[in-house]
Amino acid sequence: MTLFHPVREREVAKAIVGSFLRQFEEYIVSDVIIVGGGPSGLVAGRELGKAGLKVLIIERNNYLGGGFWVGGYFMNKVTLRAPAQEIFDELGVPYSTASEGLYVADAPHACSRLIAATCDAGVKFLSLTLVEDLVVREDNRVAGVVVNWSPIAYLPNEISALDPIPLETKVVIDATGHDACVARKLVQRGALKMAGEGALWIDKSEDAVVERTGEVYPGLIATGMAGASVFGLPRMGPTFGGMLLSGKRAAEVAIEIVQRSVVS
Ligand code: 48F
Repeated sequence: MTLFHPVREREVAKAIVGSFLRQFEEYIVSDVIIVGGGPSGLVAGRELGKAGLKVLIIERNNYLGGGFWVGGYFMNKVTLRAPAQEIFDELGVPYSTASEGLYVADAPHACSRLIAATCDAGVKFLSLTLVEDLVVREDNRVAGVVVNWSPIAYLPNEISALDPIPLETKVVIDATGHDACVARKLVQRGALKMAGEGALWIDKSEDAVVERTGEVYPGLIATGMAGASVFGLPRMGPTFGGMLLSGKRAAEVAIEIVQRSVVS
């Protein structure tokens, strides 16, 4: 008698390969693709999943959470300003009051609860996958992303000549953080202007990023620090309320675009 049920190695391999490939094939076409699994991308994904949309988050690292795992410097505490603590209340993240309207929580607790809530909303993920370009149709509308295996980007050219594959969607959300990697592809082609993020100014930054979150090119929304980089907004450093509420706003805009695409 053994504790665990007997299994052949081939069954374990088949379970992983079969399950992954079925899902991958299903998500070759989705309603919304979110590039980047940091705080803004995760919140956007959760909201869109709750609204019943088919959502794929693509993350180049093998872990989700982006800058949300660590607050600032090497210290794993995150801060939020009112009213963003409402999202912690929704997620069940414990926090304490640091000063009036400023809250502090354990980053691993906040990040893991957000990841779990995004999974609960039905969002699917591709890990270790780099979005290296966009699909843009003749009517100048973003219609998908082009992906490759992340490590390929770090190999010398002679061994990295590996073609990527395209995935189709109605809306792409750039949630890639400070580098705004997705919007940058349009900048490189002269189709979009990017101001580059401004110097740190916490008090101005968070309202600004939420207010400016929106469609920056037909079919492309920029959220979180990617939005700040597109519009030249001040960076906010180790406080995350602006990221969370920007993700919520990005989801609202994405829902409007998806609804428009259904009508047209
Ligand atoms: O950097 P990140 O956490 O972006 P965010 O949601 O939040 C920013 C804050 O963490 C913090 C801040 C404000 O409080 O200043 O920095 O705007 O998460 C971005 C995620 O995108 C992934 C990257 O690995 C990270 O997890 N990413 C970036 N480029 C690509 C990508 C790409 N080309 N393809 C796939 N994933």
